[in-house]
Amino acid sequence: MRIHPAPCSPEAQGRIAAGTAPGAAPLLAAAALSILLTSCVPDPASSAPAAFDLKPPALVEAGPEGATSFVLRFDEEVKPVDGSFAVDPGGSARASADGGDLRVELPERQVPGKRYSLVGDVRDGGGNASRVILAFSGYNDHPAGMRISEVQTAKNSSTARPHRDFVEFEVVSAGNLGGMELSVSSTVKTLSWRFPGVEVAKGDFVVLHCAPEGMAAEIDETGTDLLASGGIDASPSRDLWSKAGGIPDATGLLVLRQSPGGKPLDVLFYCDGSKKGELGEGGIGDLIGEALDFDLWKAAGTPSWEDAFLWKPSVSRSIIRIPTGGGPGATEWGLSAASGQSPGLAN
Ligand SMILES: [Ca+2]
Ligand SMILES: [Ca+2]
Repeated sequence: MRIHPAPCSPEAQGRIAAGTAPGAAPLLAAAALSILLTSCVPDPASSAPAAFDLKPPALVEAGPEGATSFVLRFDEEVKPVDGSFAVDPGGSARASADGGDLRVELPERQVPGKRYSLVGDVRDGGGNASRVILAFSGYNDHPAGMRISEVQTAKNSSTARPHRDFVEFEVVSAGNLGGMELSVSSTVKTLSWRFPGVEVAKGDFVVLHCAPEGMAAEIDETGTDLLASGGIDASPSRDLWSKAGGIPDATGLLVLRQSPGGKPLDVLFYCDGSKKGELGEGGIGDLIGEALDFDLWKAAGTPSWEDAFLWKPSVSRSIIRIPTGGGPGATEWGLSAASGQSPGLAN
Protein backbone atom coordinates (compact mmCIF):
# COMPACT_ATOMS: atom_id res chain seq x y z
CA MET A 1 0.00 0.00 0.00
CA ARG A 2 1.29 3.43 -0.88
CA ILE A 3 0.09 6.49 0.96
CA HIS A 4 0.50 9.95 -0.51
CA PRO A 5 0.80 11.97 2.66
CA ALA A 6 1.76 15.31 1.21
CA PRO A 7 -1.68 16.60 0.18
CA CYS A 8 -2.54 17.00 3.86
CA SER A 9 -1.03 20.41 4.28
CA PRO A 10 0.52 21.42 7.56
CA GLU A 11 -1.62 24.50 7.69
CA ALA A 12 -4.77 22.58 7.02
CA GLN A 13 -5.16 20.55 10.14
CA GLY A 14 -8.80 21.41 10.42
CA ARG A 15 -10.63 22.20 13.59
CA ILE A 16 -9.70 20.57 16.81
CA ALA A 17 -12.53 18.59 18.26
CA ALA A 18 -13.48 19.28 21.81
CA GLY A 19 -13.02 16.38 24.20
CA THR A 20 -16.41 15.23 25.33
CA ALA A 21 -15.58 13.25 28.42
CA PRO A 22 -14.53 14.63 31.78
CA GLY A 23 -10.80 14.42 32.20
CA ALA A 24 -10.17 14.24 28.49
CA ALA A 25 -6.52 13.63 27.79
CA PRO A 26 -4.40 16.44 26.34
CA LEU A 27 -4.34 16.93 22.60
CA LEU A 28 -1.88 14.74 20.78
CA ALA A 29 0.02 15.88 17.73
CA ALA A 30 0.81 13.45 14.95
CA ALA A 31 4.28 14.54 14.03
CA ALA A 32 4.30 13.79 10.32
CA LEU A 33 1.36 15.94 9.38
CA SER A 34 0.64 18.07 12.39
CA ILE A 35 -2.79 16.53 12.46
CA LEU A 36 -4.42 17.08 15.79
CA LEU A 37 -6.44 14.52 17.61
CA THR A 38 -8.43 14.53 20.75
CA SER A 39 -8.76 11.58 22.99
CA CYS A 40 -11.42 10.51 25.40
CA VAL A 41 -11.26 8.44 28.51
CA PRO A 42 -12.25 4.84 27.88
CA ASP A 43 -15.80 3.72 28.32
CA PRO A 44 -15.79 1.91 31.71
CA ALA A 45 -17.76 -0.96 30.23
CA SER A 46 -15.11 -1.63 27.61
CA SER A 47 -12.01 -0.88 29.66
CA ALA A 48 -9.37 -3.55 29.92
CA PRO A 49 -8.02 -3.16 33.45
CA ALA A 50 -5.72 -6.14 33.09
CA ALA A 51 -3.80 -4.41 30.29
CA PHE A 52 -3.87 -0.96 31.90
CA ASP A 53 -3.95 0.51 28.39
CA LEU A 54 -4.97 4.10 28.95
CA LYS A 55 -3.29 5.53 25.88
CA PRO A 56 -5.56 6.36 22.95
CA PRO A 57 -4.48 5.56 19.40
CA ALA A 58 -2.25 8.23 17.85
CA LEU A 59 -2.19 9.06 14.15
CA VAL A 60 1.29 8.83 12.64
CA GLU A 61 0.60 9.28 8.92
CA ALA A 62 -2.34 9.98 6.65
CA GLY A 63 -3.05 10.71 3.02
CA PRO A 64 -5.00 9.76 -0.08
CA GLU A 65 -4.19 6.31 -1.42
CA GLY A 66 -5.85 7.11 -4.72
CA ALA A 67 -8.80 9.06 -6.05
CA THR A 68 -11.39 7.26 -3.91
CA SER A 69 -9.62 6.11 -0.78
CA PHE A 70 -7.79 7.67 2.12
CA VAL A 71 -5.56 5.86 4.60
CA LEU A 72 -4.89 6.72 8.24
CA ARG A 73 -1.99 4.97 9.93
CA PHE A 74 -2.06 4.71 13.72
CA ASP A 75 0.58 3.68 16.21
CA GLU A 76 -1.43 0.63 17.31
CA GLU A 77 -4.21 -1.67 16.15
CA VAL A 78 -7.51 0.19 15.81
CA LYS A 79 -11.13 -0.37 14.86
CA PRO A 80 -13.37 2.32 13.36
CA VAL A 81 -16.44 3.34 15.32
CA ASP A 82 -19.40 2.30 13.16
CA GLY A 83 -20.94 5.14 11.22
CA SER A 84 -18.54 7.77 12.55
CA PHE A 85 -16.57 8.49 9.35
CA ALA A 86 -17.62 11.22 6.95
CA VAL A 87 -15.98 13.43 4.39
CA ASP A 88 -17.06 16.95 3.47
CA PRO A 89 -18.02 17.40 0.71
CA GLY A 90 -19.28 13.89 0.13
CA GLY A 91 -21.06 12.55 3.17
CA SER A 92 -20.68 9.37 5.19
CA ALA A 93 -17.80 7.09 4.31
CA ARG A 94 -17.07 3.42 4.93
CA ALA A 95 -14.01 2.64 7.04
CA SER A 96 -12.20 -0.65 7.57
CA ALA A 97 -9.13 -1.48 9.59
CA ASP A 98 -6.17 -3.78 9.06
CA GLY A 99 -3.98 -3.61 12.14
CA GLY A 100 -2.97 0.02 12.56
CA ASP A 101 -4.03 0.98 9.04
CA LEU A 102 -7.50 2.34 8.60
CA ARG A 103 -8.82 2.73 5.07
CA VAL A 104 -11.67 5.13 4.37
CA GLU A 105 -13.56 4.58 1.11
CA LEU A 106 -14.71 7.98 -0.06
CA PRO A 107 -18.24 8.27 -1.45
CA GLU A 108 -17.02 9.93 -4.65
CA ARG A 109 -13.81 10.54 -6.58
CA GLN A 110 -11.73 13.38 -5.24
CA VAL A 111 -11.43 16.49 -7.39
CA PRO A 112 -7.72 17.36 -7.73
CA GLY A 113 -6.77 20.21 -5.43
CA LYS A 114 -10.23 20.60 -3.90
CA ARG A 115 -10.36 21.13 -0.14
CA TYR A 116 -11.83 18.25 1.84
CA SER A 117 -12.27 17.54 5.50
CA LEU A 118 -12.50 14.11 7.09
CA VAL A 119 -13.86 13.18 10.50
CA GLY A 120 -14.14 9.85 12.28
CA ASP A 121 -13.61 7.95 15.53
CA VAL A 122 -11.41 4.94 16.24
CA ARG A 123 -10.88 2.74 19.29
CA ASP A 124 -8.01 0.55 20.34
CA GLY A 125 -8.32 -2.88 22.00
CA GLY A 126 -8.53 -1.28 25.43
CA GLY A 127 -11.49 0.90 24.45
CA ASN A 128 -9.49 4.11 24.30
CA ALA A 129 -10.93 6.39 21.66
CA SER A 130 -9.51 9.03 19.36
CA ARG A 131 -11.34 11.37 17.07
CA VAL A 132 -9.64 12.40 13.85
CA ILE A 133 -10.49 15.68 12.18
CA LEU A 134 -8.29 16.70 9.30
CA ALA A 135 -8.31 18.64 6.09
CA PHE A 136 -6.69 17.53 2.88
CA SER A 137 -6.27 18.51 -0.73
CA GLY A 138 -8.03 16.31 -3.28
CA TYR A 139 -5.74 13.71 -4.81
CA ASN A 140 -4.42 14.63 -8.24
CA ASP A 141 -4.18 11.46 -10.31
CA HIS A 142 -2.88 13.21 -13.45
CA PRO A 143 -0.64 16.11 -12.38
CA ALA A 144 0.65 18.49 -15.02
CA GLY A 145 4.35 19.07 -15.56
CA MET A 146 5.22 22.72 -15.09
CA ARG A 147 8.26 24.93 -14.61
CA ILE A 148 8.95 28.54 -13.73
CA SER A 149 9.63 30.67 -16.81
CA GLU A 150 9.65 34.31 -15.66
CA VAL A 151 9.61 36.23 -12.39
CA GLN A 152 8.99 39.91 -11.70
CA THR A 153 10.21 40.32 -8.15
CA ALA A 154 9.06 43.86 -7.35
CA LYS A 155 6.65 46.64 -8.12
CA ASN A 156 7.40 48.85 -11.09
CA SER A 157 5.41 52.05 -10.60
CA SER A 158 5.90 53.28 -14.17
CA THR A 159 2.70 54.83 -15.47
CA ALA A 160 3.27 53.62 -19.01
CA ARG A 161 4.52 50.10 -18.17
CA PRO A 162 3.48 49.22 -14.63
CA HIS A 163 4.25 45.78 -13.25
CA ARG A 164 3.61 43.98 -9.98
CA ASP A 165 5.18 40.82 -8.56
CA PHE A 166 4.34 37.82 -10.72
CA VAL A 167 5.57 34.31 -11.44
CA GLU A 168 4.99 32.91 -14.90
CA PHE A 169 4.97 29.13 -15.42
CA GLU A 170 5.24 27.13 -18.61
CA VAL A 171 3.35 23.84 -18.83
CA VAL A 172 5.68 21.12 -20.12
CA SER A 173 3.21 18.23 -19.96
CA ALA A 174 -0.59 18.28 -19.91
CA GLY A 175 -2.51 17.51 -16.74
CA ASN A 176 -4.14 19.10 -13.72
CA LEU A 177 -2.59 21.73 -11.45
CA GLY A 178 -4.73 20.81 -8.42
CA GLY A 179 -2.73 20.73 -5.20
CA MET A 180 0.56 21.90 -6.70
CA GLU A 181 2.25 24.42 -4.43
CA LEU A 182 4.56 27.38 -4.91
CA SER A 183 6.60 28.39 -1.91
CA VAL A 184 8.41 31.71 -1.83
CA SER A 185 11.22 32.17 0.67
CA SER A 186 13.01 35.31 1.70
CA THR A 187 15.92 35.31 4.12
CA VAL A 188 13.44 35.50 7.00
CA LYS A 189 10.27 33.61 6.07
CA THR A 190 8.51 31.27 3.65
CA LEU A 191 5.05 31.79 2.17
CA SER A 192 3.17 29.25 0.13
CA TRP A 193 0.27 29.19 -2.27
CA ARG A 194 -1.62 26.21 -3.68
CA PHE A 195 -2.94 25.84 -7.22
CA PRO A 196 -6.62 25.15 -7.85
CA GLY A 197 -7.72 22.14 -9.87
CA VAL A 198 -7.31 23.36 -13.44
CA GLU A 199 -6.67 21.32 -16.57
CA VAL A 200 -3.79 22.64 -18.68
CA ALA A 201 -2.14 21.67 -21.95
CA LYS A 202 1.49 21.46 -22.95
CA GLY A 203 2.79 24.89 -23.98
CA ASP A 204 0.27 26.82 -21.89
CA PHE A 205 1.46 29.64 -19.69
CA VAL A 206 0.04 30.31 -16.23
CA VAL A 207 0.66 33.64 -14.49
CA LEU A 208 0.44 33.82 -10.73
CA HIS A 209 0.09 37.44 -9.63
CA CYS A 210 1.61 37.81 -6.17
CA ALA A 211 0.86 41.43 -5.35
CA PRO A 212 -2.75 42.03 -6.35
CA GLU A 213 -4.22 45.47 -5.81
CA GLY A 214 -7.57 44.18 -4.59
CA MET A 215 -9.38 45.19 -7.79
CA ALA A 216 -12.61 43.43 -8.73
CA ALA A 217 -11.11 42.78 -12.15
CA GLU A 218 -8.45 40.49 -10.66
CA ILE A 219 -10.30 37.26 -11.37
CA ASP A 220 -8.88 33.75 -11.04
CA GLU A 221 -9.19 32.15 -14.46
CA THR A 222 -10.02 28.60 -13.37
CA GLY A 223 -12.43 27.93 -16.22
CA THR A 224 -12.12 28.18 -19.97
CA ASP A 225 -12.30 31.98 -20.30
CA LEU A 226 -8.69 33.12 -20.30
CA LEU A 227 -9.67 36.75 -20.90
CA ALA A 228 -11.83 37.04 -17.78
CA SER A 229 -9.23 38.84 -15.71
CA GLY A 230 -8.14 42.43 -15.79
CA GLY A 231 -5.70 44.17 -13.49
CA ILE A 232 -2.02 44.98 -13.86
CA ASP A 233 -0.12 42.29 -15.79
CA ALA A 234 -3.32 40.40 -16.69
CA SER A 235 -2.46 38.35 -19.74
CA PRO A 236 -4.00 36.40 -22.61
CA SER A 237 -2.90 33.25 -20.75
CA ARG A 238 -4.34 31.84 -17.52
CA ASP A 239 -4.14 34.41 -14.72
CA LEU A 240 -4.38 33.46 -11.05
CA TRP A 241 -4.11 35.82 -8.08
CA SER A 242 -2.39 35.06 -4.79
CA LYS A 243 -2.95 36.84 -1.51
CA ALA A 244 -0.18 34.85 0.18
CA GLY A 245 2.34 37.67 -0.16
CA GLY A 246 4.81 39.21 -2.56
CA ILE A 247 8.11 38.03 -4.03
CA PRO A 248 11.33 39.14 -2.29
CA ASP A 249 12.72 42.05 -4.30
CA ALA A 250 16.43 41.22 -4.28
CA THR A 251 17.15 37.77 -2.83
CA GLY A 252 14.84 34.80 -2.63
CA LEU A 253 14.04 31.21 -3.44
CA LEU A 254 11.01 29.86 -5.28
CA VAL A 255 10.13 26.17 -5.08
CA LEU A 256 7.34 24.58 -7.12
CA ARG A 257 6.11 21.32 -5.60
CA GLN A 258 3.92 18.49 -6.80
CA SER A 259 1.78 18.79 -3.68
CA PRO A 260 1.93 20.68 -0.38
CA GLY A 261 5.25 19.76 1.18
CA GLY A 262 5.75 17.15 -1.55
CA LYS A 263 8.34 16.52 -4.22
CA PRO A 264 10.00 19.65 -5.64
CA LEU A 265 9.59 20.08 -9.39
CA ASP A 266 11.45 23.32 -10.06
CA VAL A 267 13.55 25.87 -8.22
CA LEU A 268 14.71 29.44 -8.78
CA PHE A 269 17.32 30.83 -6.39
CA TYR A 270 18.25 34.47 -7.04
CA CYS A 271 20.47 36.73 -5.03
CA ASP A 272 21.66 40.30 -4.90
CA GLY A 273 25.20 40.09 -6.27
CA SER A 274 26.64 41.80 -3.22
CA LYS A 275 25.71 38.94 -0.89
CA LYS A 276 28.54 36.53 -0.07
CA GLY A 277 29.28 33.46 1.99
CA GLU A 278 27.84 30.10 2.95
CA LEU A 279 24.10 29.66 3.28
CA GLY A 280 24.29 27.71 6.51
CA GLU A 281 21.45 25.65 7.93
CA GLY A 282 17.76 26.43 8.07
CA GLY A 283 15.59 28.45 5.70
CA ILE A 284 17.02 28.93 2.23
CA GLY A 285 20.08 26.79 3.12
CA ASP A 286 17.88 23.74 3.81
CA LEU A 287 15.77 24.33 0.70
CA ILE A 288 18.84 24.57 -1.51
CA GLY A 289 20.10 21.33 0.06
CA GLU A 290 16.83 19.69 -1.00
CA ALA A 291 17.12 21.23 -4.50
CA LEU A 292 20.62 19.75 -4.85
CA ASP A 293 19.31 16.32 -3.77
CA PHE A 294 16.67 16.46 -6.51
CA ASP A 295 19.14 17.78 -9.11
CA LEU A 296 17.15 20.99 -9.46
CA TRP A 297 20.05 23.35 -8.69
CA LYS A 298 23.85 23.24 -8.64
CA ALA A 299 26.42 24.33 -6.07
CA ALA A 300 30.15 24.62 -6.57
CA GLY A 301 30.91 23.28 -3.07
CA THR A 302 29.31 24.02 0.25
CA PRO A 303 26.14 25.87 -0.80
CA SER A 304 26.64 29.63 -0.76
CA TRP A 305 24.86 32.78 -1.87
CA GLU A 306 27.20 32.82 -4.87
CA ASP A 307 25.44 29.66 -6.20
CA ALA A 308 22.32 31.72 -6.82
CA PHE A 309 21.45 33.51 -10.03
CA LEU A 310 23.30 36.71 -9.16
CA TRP A 311 21.88 40.02 -10.27
CA LYS A 312 21.65 43.69 -9.59
CA PRO A 313 18.02 43.95 -8.47
CA SER A 314 15.86 45.79 -10.94
CA VAL A 315 12.17 46.64 -11.25
CA SER A 316 12.44 47.23 -14.99
CA ARG A 317 13.71 43.73 -15.87
CA SER A 318 12.29 40.32 -15.02
CA ILE A 319 14.28 37.16 -14.31
CA ILE A 320 13.72 34.79 -17.21
CA ARG A 321 14.55 31.16 -17.87
CA ILE A 322 17.05 30.49 -20.64
CA PRO A 323 16.36 26.87 -21.59
CA THR A 324 19.65 26.66 -23.47
CA GLY A 325 21.60 27.83 -20.44
CA GLY A 326 22.85 24.40 -19.45
CA GLY A 327 20.97 24.10 -16.16
CA PRO A 328 19.82 23.16 -13.69
CA GLY A 329 21.05 26.08 -11.68
CA ALA A 330 22.05 29.68 -12.09
CA THR A 331 23.28 29.29 -15.68
CA GLU A 332 19.71 28.63 -16.82
CA TRP A 333 18.53 32.11 -15.80
CA GLY A 334 19.00 35.61 -17.17
CA LEU A 335 17.33 39.01 -17.35
CA SER A 336 14.77 40.34 -19.77
CA ALA A 337 15.49 43.44 -21.77
CA ALA A 338 14.59 46.69 -20.03
CA SER A 339 10.76 46.87 -19.97
CA GLY A 340 10.81 43.44 -21.64
CA GLN A 341 8.54 41.71 -19.15
CA SER A 342 6.14 39.32 -20.86
CA PRO A 343 3.63 37.85 -18.41
CA GLY A 344 1.67 35.06 -20.07
CA LEU A 345 3.72 35.22 -23.27
CA ALA A 346 6.91 33.52 -24.41
CA ASN A 347 9.98 35.36 -23.16
CA1 LIG B 1 -5.86 35.92 -18.82
CA1 LIG C 1 6.92 35.49 -20.23
